[in-house]
Amino acid sequence: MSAAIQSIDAKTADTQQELTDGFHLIIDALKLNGLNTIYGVPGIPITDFGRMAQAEGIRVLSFRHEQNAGYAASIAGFLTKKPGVCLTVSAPGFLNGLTALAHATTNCFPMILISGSSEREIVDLQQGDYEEMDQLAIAKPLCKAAFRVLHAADIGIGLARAIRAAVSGRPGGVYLDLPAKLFGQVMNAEAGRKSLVKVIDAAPAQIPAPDAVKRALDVLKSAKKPLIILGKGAAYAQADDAIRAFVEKSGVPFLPMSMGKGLLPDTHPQCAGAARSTVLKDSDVVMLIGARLNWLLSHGKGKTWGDAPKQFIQIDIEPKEMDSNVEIVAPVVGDIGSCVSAMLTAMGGNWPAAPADWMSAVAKKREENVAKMAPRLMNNNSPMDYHGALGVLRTIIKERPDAMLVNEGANTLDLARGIIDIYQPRKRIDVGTWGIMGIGMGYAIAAAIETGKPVLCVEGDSAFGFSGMEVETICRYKLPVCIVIFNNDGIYRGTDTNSAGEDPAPTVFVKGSRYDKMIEAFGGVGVNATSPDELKRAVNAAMDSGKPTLINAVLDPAAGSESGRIGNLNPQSVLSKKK
Ligand SMILES: Cc1ncc(C[n+]2csc(CCOP(=O)(O)OP(=O)(O)O)c2C)c(N)n1
Ligand SMILES: [Mg+2]
Repeated sequence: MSAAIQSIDAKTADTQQELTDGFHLIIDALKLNGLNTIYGVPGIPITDFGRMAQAEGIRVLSFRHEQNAGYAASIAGFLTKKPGVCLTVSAPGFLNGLTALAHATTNCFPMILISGSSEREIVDLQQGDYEEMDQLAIAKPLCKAAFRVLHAADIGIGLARAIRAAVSGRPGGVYLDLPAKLFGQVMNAEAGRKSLVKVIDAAPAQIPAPDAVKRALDVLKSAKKPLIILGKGAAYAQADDAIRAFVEKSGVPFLPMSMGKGLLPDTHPQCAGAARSTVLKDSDVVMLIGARLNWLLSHGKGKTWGDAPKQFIQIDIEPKEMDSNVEIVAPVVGDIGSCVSAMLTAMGGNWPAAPADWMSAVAKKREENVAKMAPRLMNNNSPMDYHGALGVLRTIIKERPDAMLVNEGANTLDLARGIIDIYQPRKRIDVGTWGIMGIGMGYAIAAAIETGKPVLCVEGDSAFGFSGMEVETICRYKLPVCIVIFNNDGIYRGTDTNSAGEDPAPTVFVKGSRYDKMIEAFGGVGVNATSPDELKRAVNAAMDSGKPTLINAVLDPAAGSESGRIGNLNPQSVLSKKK
């Protein structure tokens, strides 16, 4: 029973009526649906709401900037399959949270951005209210669904719609607009209680058609050089056992996308991560499981994919995803868990082994590449290069496979993705579909809160700057987060110069910055590490102690390359080339 229900201190018993209000109905509706954590920033009109939610047992995590709270909510959605909730104030707070809502939608993470808003009558007449903005209209194109609740009696239905929209089908971001007046609206407590909705089966299974399953398996069976690509949709599905069983039964090499890593360990004999360019070029049948043929897979065509003719099989919950970039010869539409289970069953007991010459060609390439890399990962150079520093972190994750790994940057991202092996599903979380900077601290906080595991954050010095103030939040909530900043004095590298004046070049930062001092201001542990050995000691100490720690890893400013691995996406100026 909600503590929300209040008694009016009426003089006589027959005029006494139990009441509730908007504040408490929202809290009760969230709790009824198992949404027990809110990530946000307080202010008008939601300050008291946050206090009351905390008093009622909801975990309310208060951030320093809404974008970080929003990223936290988005990744909470990915990790739990329940919508992550972000709470913001009107207009500017809402806009700060909106980037994360759009990010959630693009990445197919379920999230609800709940924002307080100003008075409709004034906003609609554009009379200049405090933080006036037509938030619903602005949110709409950037999310999967957007709703506004005007009456307390509709709070239950409003939240139910938001939850369903966020998690059913392809998950995404949902906006829920709650005008200030709604919070204080009073109604009869019993009627309020009845108005709440517990969402039943919020993300119903979507069973694939048996014909589609058969077609896909026929194509896979016909392949001479098959490949399976596991995307983050496969990780989201939490169908880990079925996916592993299917991949192993097929015997086919698999390539994990960044956040699909760990569904099967990167050290699995079928893993083709270290032979990526070979398998993309040479394969003849490619089965995509929860992975889209977007820019991250070069749209399924062009140089990356070589000249060998390819047939694509695609498993996805969203029918519109099929044929988005190239022809899909065997579309399988349904939720990943149902689709993979259906395929496992349909494969029967005597599925043929994968072609031996293909398997040995892939294994050979993988071993060559791993051997080439090995000595570079063992260097103890000071200042460090990426390989020396990442070699250490790779070993640490091998020894602590259930730790969460957060990763952003350019070189810091691209190289860490390839070098640090992941052993369990949903352990690696990173910049996602857009390749955005700024997810770091929000993801780290949500990862610690949602999983209870230690978190290792591997951050470029630029990437860290986008959310750096949240180290205070990490210290305030005493979260077991160890942040390692790959400090190469800038964006991509720290060596650029300005050929025309005094100002520093646009890509460089203050040389020799000591990011470790930042966390000391809030009572955390700061370490300046100048060699792989020092880095190793510091990270192990942080992971053992669980104390908020920030390690400034001093990298050679010349170590990185422009845009990491995606420099080819930069437009080129014919004029500057002529010079
Ligand atoms: C929101 C956002 N703004 C800007 C960028 C452009 N960008 C891509 S990587 C990057 C930073 C790379 O530098 P750093 O994090 O220090 O990594 P390094 O390559 O130096 O290891 C930036 C600013 C982006 N991806 N996202
Ligand atoms: Mg850098």
